[in-house]
Amino acid sequence: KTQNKNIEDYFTSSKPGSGLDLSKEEIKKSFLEKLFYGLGRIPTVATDNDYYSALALAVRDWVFRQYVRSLEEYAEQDSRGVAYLSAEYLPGPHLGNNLLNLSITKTTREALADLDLDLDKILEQEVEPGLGNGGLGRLASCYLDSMATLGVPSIGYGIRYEFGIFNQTLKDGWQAEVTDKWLHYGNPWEVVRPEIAFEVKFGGYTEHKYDSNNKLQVNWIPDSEIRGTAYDTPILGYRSNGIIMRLWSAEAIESFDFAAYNMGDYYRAVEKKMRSENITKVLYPNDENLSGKELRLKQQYFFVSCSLQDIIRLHLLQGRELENFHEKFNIQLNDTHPSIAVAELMRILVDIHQMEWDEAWHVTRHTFAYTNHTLLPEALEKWSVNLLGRLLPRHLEIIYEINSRFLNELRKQNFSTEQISRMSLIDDRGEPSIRMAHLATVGSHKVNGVSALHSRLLKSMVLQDFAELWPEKFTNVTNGVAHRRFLALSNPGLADLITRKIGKEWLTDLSALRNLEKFADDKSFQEEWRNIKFKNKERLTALIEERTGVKLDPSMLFDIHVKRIHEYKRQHLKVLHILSLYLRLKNGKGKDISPTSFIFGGKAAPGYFMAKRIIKLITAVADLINNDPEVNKKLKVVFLPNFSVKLAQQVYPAADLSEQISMAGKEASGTGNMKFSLNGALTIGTLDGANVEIREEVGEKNFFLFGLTTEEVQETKKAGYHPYRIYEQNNDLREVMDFLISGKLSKGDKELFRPIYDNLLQQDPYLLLKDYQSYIEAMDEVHKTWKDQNEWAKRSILNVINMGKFSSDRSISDYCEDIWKVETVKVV
Ligand code: GL4
Repeated sequence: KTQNKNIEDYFTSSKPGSGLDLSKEEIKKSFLEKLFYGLGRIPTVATDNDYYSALALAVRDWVFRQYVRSLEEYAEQDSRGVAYLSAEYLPGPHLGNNLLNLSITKTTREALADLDLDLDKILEQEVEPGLGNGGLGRLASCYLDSMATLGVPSIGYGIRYEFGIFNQTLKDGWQAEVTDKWLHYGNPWEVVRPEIAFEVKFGGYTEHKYDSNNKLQVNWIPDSEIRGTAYDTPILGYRSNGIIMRLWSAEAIESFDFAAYNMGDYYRAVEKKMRSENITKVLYPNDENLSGKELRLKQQYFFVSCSLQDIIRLHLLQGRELENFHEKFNIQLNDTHPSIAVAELMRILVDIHQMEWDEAWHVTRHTFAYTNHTLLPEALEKWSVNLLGRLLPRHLEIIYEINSRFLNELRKQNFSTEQISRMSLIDDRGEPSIRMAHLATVGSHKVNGVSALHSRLLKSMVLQDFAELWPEKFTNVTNGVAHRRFLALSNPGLADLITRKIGKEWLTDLSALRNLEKFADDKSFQEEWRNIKFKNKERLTALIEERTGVKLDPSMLFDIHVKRIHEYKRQHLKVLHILSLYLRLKNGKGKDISPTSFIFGGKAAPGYFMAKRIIKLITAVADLINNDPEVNKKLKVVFLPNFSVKLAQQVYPAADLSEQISMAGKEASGTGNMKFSLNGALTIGTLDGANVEIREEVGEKNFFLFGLTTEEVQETKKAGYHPYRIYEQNNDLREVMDFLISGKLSKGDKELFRPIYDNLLQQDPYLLLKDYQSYIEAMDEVHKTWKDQNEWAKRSILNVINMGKFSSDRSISDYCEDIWKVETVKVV
């Protein structure tokens, strides 16, 4: 806190001005000053990256203005705040979004044009922070956008991975991973705060002693300590508040071991520093699969501990007591990745601040809320008691104490032994481990799933016993997406048409899109709509040709499947469909097929055998079809490598058909499904995740439904599923399956795709064969509908105008009302 009266007077009397709506002259001046005096570049040597950095630095100043103004408002209102804890974020490129939110895109374009510079080329320079795997990380970033827009006093905490998600390349049709170097050219968006740094302990042992008042004092004597330093990136809402995304980076406390140095061992002198910094080196590239690695647990505890120390610092800084911590702060746990926070807050309150256990537990449980993002058993985090005890001995004791008190409660309420062992925080079957979802549930006042279906399944399956014990604790918040980024920014043509017809209200209230309803049948509106889609497809076509060498025809149906590669998401079901069309054409039975380009994208976890083979299968099918003149006028297939937020922004606007074909009951929500619809794609999908709600909103007629329901999936499995029988009975399917091992896809190698073939015929855990026929029929319906372009356009319009529910603004309002109980404070 500054004691400098002169500065304070200046600050309060000058009041930070708005960062919005700057003039061309202001933009030009700031840009050039950043280029010359912020970066020290002269015109003759300045590169495109210098231009990008200069513009980013100028924009960052304006974003910080909005942030400072927001802070002032919050201080005045003494508001209750939210800390969002997430091990992953995928912000996407910042520059374009910030320009949009400052309402200066057009002016900036003109200012740069005056200088003979092209804004688009400058935007292209940005390397996005790939600090997440997929949906979960992107959701966290959508939520920061909406928290800022709505004026929720909030901060997003996470990890500043030096290497984010790998870059995906293709080698001979196989995925090859290349290290991500997002910090290589520097990062103009972040500000390092060397003074906001905390020490985090690991290992060692605990000492238990009674003090003079006969109160137990526990002392944790660690065997190592590491420092976490804050790196702040301001996130701006739409013409509104700024908030901070605070990412922690690990470093050694003593950066140099002088004892070793003096003994002449230079290498050892820096070795410890290197080892400490390992913690935030790299993101684990697994989506919905745990690695179980020690370093991963270290990452989780590291960022949780820094974040909690920081939140408590902020609380105490305002002269408040820890007894009412929970009245001032909500901490949202984004999945179980930060759930060690429950034990850490208890440790801080009890061991460090001497609070009584019961009171500390009251504070803790009212502070946290937990969002579950998956039901997949392989994704539910468990840490071996052995590992956790070695790394965090005090936390293990605390978890045991929480557990023993919890189980005693259950015993008092006459729960059966079976129920008690099912609900225990410790799983004793096999190697003892901690069930992190149970810890998060017991330590939170609210638990939510991410779509209506998922929340229902969470209560009836994974957390059933807890839902019966505490029904009021469980709730649903359906996911949403940042519609400003995924419509206003990425699809300017469509955004423009919408604004011309109904004004700008939709930017802050997506449900205003319903005002377009009267145009759905208007032929000239439909034509404009189609032209915009066509232009978007032309742009994507050019990008795909540049990246893959394959030239698509934008008048074809663009049928797109982009997301992580995972068996449950069933990219290989799509492949079976493509092969069925191929064989139809080869057999002269393909006259009803509408010309289609199939576009795939998505990364596979580097250690995921089947997922990597599915990528190879897609590229093999692409090679076969694209090079066969008998079929390549009607069908084209591409795998677009290295799917990212930046690419996504080009892909969704160009889609005609969105593939959302996971086995029912497996996709917790999906958010790509929302982004496609928002950009006018029709969906072919199962009744899974948020598809159910999308279909409700857009209307059954405007959604191509197929496949088993979750209940039917469960019944099928219970009855004993035999995929081979389906194979025997369905001639088309048999032909398609046999084609996989015919060698025609693999230069005669009949073994290459046998693992996929065998898996489907023997186990088929995701019921591809069971849903096959239904999928083929729904796809035939798609091809029939596509032939009536007016009808297609109408359905596309109806999709977009009914997307109001799926803005992340709505999700965040739900969190505010139902979970956080916070009031929003907007600066304008
Ligand atoms: C995920 C779900 O798989 C996905 O359906 C959901 O949309 C997303 C955000 O809630 O969370 N869970 C995990 S783990 N990764 C995801 O993408």
